Amino acid sequence: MEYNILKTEINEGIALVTISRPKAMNALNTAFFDEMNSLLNELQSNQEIKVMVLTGDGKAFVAGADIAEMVGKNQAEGEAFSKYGQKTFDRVEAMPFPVIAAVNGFALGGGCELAMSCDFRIASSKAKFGQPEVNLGLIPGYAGTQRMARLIGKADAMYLLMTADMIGAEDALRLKLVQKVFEPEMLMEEVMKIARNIAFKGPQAVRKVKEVTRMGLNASFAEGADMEAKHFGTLFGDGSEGKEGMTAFLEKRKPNW
Ligand code: CO8
Repeated sequence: MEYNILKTEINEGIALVTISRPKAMNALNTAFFDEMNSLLNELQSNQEIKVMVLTGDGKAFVAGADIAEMVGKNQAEGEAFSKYGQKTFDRVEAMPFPVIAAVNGFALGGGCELAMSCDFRIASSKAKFGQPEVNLGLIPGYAGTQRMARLIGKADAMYLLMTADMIGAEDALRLKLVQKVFEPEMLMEEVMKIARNIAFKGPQAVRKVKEVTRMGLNASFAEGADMEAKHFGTLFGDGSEGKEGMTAFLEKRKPNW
């Protein structure tokens, strides 16, 4: 597929994906979702990928779904557009490797929902977050109601969803909507440091941390703990990553994954 909106650079196992339609503040249209699904197909089966970083070009991470495209839709088309976005963001969330949102600017509506589907969020001090849909007589359509309440708790989510307030990075940090904040000029350097740090860890272990944590959130504590034990066990086989990691520690050398 030809990519016009997504720019991807892969270096040392880190896929840096930049959403680039800056004239429309990177607003999410059908072309974006088509490209994103195609890119996720490619990256998902690439065993070399250890971490994916998602960011935006220009003033925005993503300023929401494309209002110009949405306005012409009827009820059935609106629902279908919502479902397509939800499925795409579910796929972002379910990638087998960590996905980090590097939030460089506005993350509004569908942009905030996209950031929330990543494993965690690192923000520029200039980033702004919000779910402004009620200003448009809409509600979030890419599972923002569901992810936000789970991420930051019901009352703070209700406040943001009902008031449509736009909040800055420090407030987002206080609400634990983002995990770290850096000055704009340092954002990508710091995010890439975090990505490289993760990329040096046991690659299977990192993938399993993600898988078990995610699966456990949709299961009972006991079922989650059971899954953890099973996956823990797989890291102990002959020639396994866990054996190499523990042996390297005892031999005071770097592991050879
Ligand atoms: N969609 C389409 N175009 C957009 C969007 C958007 N979401 N956001 C900005 N743009 C365009 C503007 O129209 C403008 O275009 P032009 O230059 O042709 O007039 C250009 O980007 C630059 O924008 P501004 O001139 O407004 O720039 P400012 O710096 O003054 O303001 C803001 C930046 C604050 C980001 C402002 O553009 C804004 O408020 N944007 C809309 C934010 C918004 O309401 N987002 C939520 C959209 S709804 C949504 O995301 C629902 C998700 C679920 C959908 C479910 C499917 C049915």
